[in-house]
Amino acid sequence: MSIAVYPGSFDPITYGHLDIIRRGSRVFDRLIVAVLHNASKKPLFTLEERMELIREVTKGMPNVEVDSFDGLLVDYIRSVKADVILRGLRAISDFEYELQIASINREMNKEAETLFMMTNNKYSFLSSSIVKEFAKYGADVGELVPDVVKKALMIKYGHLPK
Ligand code: COD
Repeated sequence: MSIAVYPGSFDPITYGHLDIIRRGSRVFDRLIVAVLHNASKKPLFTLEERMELIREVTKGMPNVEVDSFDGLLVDYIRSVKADVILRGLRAISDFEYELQIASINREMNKEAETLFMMTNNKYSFLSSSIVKEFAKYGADVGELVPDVVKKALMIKYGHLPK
């Protein structure tokens, strides 16, 4: 059985992430979306909120699971006996950073093979940070994130009541 881990901050999940999850779920028997719980970073959404949003939008994908991890990704990979780390690539600018992480992860855990999926062209400009920047000013981000995420953003930024 092939097990892949798709790690990230997912603060919050966007259609770009979701596209990689959907495509990844067709390639691997099990796909674990692993959300980094990093107390030193200040995410907009709590770990539980980020996980719940991912659960909501992946409801129809039976081989997709949502989990969280703390510490090193290579240790987490080992703990869930995953074969592959799945990452998305948007542009050349992603490549340098991704190459560095994939190389160090492989150095630290020889079993940790990183596979990349090219972004869907329509989402190549999309990141959680850009979505947050627009949502903060009340812009309609409905083309960038699923409805449930859009609503959560509007509530967070005070454009909708809790
Ligand atoms: N289209 C396609 N892919 C996309 C898009 C898009 N529009 N947007 C994002 N993605 C991809 C990203 O390229 C990435 O592969 C994934 O989705 C998640 O993205 P983010 O931004 O939510 O998450 P990152 O990249 O900040 O996650 C970084 C990790 C949490 C994986 C990393 O920091 C980590 O492993 N930390 C644990 C500590 C560790 O092991 N450190 C050593 C290595 S740095």
